[in-house]
Amino acid sequence: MPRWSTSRHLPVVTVVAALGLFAASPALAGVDRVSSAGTLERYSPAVPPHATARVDAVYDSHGDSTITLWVKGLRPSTEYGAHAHVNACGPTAAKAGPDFQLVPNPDPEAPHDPAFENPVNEVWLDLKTDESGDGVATTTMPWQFSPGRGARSVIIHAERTHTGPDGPAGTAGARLACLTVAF
Ligand SMILES: [Cu+2]
Repeated sequence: MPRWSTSRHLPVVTVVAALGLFAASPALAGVDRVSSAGTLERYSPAVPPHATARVDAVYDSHGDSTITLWVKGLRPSTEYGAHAHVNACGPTAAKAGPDFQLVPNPDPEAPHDPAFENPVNEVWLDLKTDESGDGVATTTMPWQFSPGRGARSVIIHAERTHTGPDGPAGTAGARLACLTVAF
């Protein structure tokens, strides 16, 4: 069940929506948390079988979100990009849809605009694994997901996320693996 659908949170959603202040989460009522863990959905032989991931999202009373990704059993000493994507994992990598953006880029002609494809407007969890293939990344954003417009997965990509000069902003190469997370 989505965490904002609990009766405890509904009045907060209603009040915030009525005030029209900002896209706030019911987590403003207090610290709230979402966790997901399991075997990664694999889309590439570059991901070892049985590789796993865990994602914790903590929504605090200041309106911040702290998201942590742990991976186990990926390739050793390897850099990966990782982002929150809008859809849950599916049988193909494309099913996860695009990267989640707090403020969606309105210009389809400029899909890699660093003004929108950056680690404040998106959720970036790039990491480098250790010699055992394990790794962790954490990020804090000054915002929270709003009801009906969240992210539903974390995709692990083949490259570190590019920021512009080195490659199109927000891209990180092939989609290798996915974990569904009900952010
Ligand atoms: Cu991505």
